[in-house]
Amino acid sequence: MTKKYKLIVRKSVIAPATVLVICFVLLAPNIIAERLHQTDAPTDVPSIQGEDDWYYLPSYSNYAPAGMPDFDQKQDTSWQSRWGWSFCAPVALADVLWWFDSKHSDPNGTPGDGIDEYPLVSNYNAPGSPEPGPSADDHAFNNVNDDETTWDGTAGSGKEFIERLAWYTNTNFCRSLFFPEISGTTLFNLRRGTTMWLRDAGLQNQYNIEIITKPSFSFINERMRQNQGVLLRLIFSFPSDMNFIPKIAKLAYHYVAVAGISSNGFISVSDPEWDVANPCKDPMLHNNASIVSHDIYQVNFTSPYPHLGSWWIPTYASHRRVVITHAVIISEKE
Ligand SMILES: [Ca+2]
Ligand SMILES: [Ca+2]
Ligand SMILES: [Ca+2]
Ligand SMILES: [Ca+2]
Repeated sequence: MTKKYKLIVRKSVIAPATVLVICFVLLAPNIIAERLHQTDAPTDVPSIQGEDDWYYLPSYSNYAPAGMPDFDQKQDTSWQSRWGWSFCAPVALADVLWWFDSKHSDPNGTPGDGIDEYPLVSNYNAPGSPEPGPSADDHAFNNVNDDETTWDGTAGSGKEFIERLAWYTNTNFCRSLFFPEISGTTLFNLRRGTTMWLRDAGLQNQYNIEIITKPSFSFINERMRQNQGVLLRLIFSFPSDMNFIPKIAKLAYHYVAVAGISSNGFISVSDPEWDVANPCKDPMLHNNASIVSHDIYQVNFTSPYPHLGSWWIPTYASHRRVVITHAVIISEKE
């Protein structure tokens, strides 16, 4: 694995928890909607014996020099709902779409060159000075997000990449008349928004989108090694003695993009909320895709909620444990 510009430290460290929950969503309406578009996957528990063979998605020296980007969901207070930071789905989706756009762009391109060869990510003419410049560009850092625009959930507000994705994926139910108190992004809306995005980019015939219920670890391992874009949906699991946690928090879920995987039972993620391996105080720095924190966790196959997911991460951030309930997989058609 050669990653010339990689600025990450790959080791697990438990981060202090200062923010309670990322994406609060009441589950009932989601379950109804999500069942419309789900595919069951094998739930076999893989053998995790053998050598530690890590596999990371390739890096692209033009715009994804560290492999999977690690954009941040805490860039603008307008991205919060009343329940907290809630942009994990569009941000994790932005990681994957940016990675594919980099793959299909000029390998010698640079952020700010003003050239856009592939329409998965376009130049949205952010109002601030091009960063890094000299030209406004699809891969300029402030084309990911510019702090001169904010987001109010309408189509015209917040005009850069992540804010546009949030509107497409109906984050916080911004395009719905119902559920105004609900924040986050359902699987149904994530899939529908991604489909709309691909269609509007004219790429609907180039990509597949799958939602896998209870994906096995070996299934994710296999798909990663086929260079597919994988988002995981994690549901939080709190120990039974932590009764001080409000019940609503126990219904929260979160999305991450997978950066790498080890057959020996480890996973490396671009987490929109946390930067464990490479702590970063300024969330906007990660709009430079060469700066990432690929957080590594050991997984466990004795799930506390086997009806929801067959594998889980017992040491996810501080006081948190997460069960992997779904995968959203974006892949190129043959
Ligand atoms: Ca460009
Ligand atoms: Ca592009
Ligand atoms: Ca903005
Ligand atoms: Ca992160």
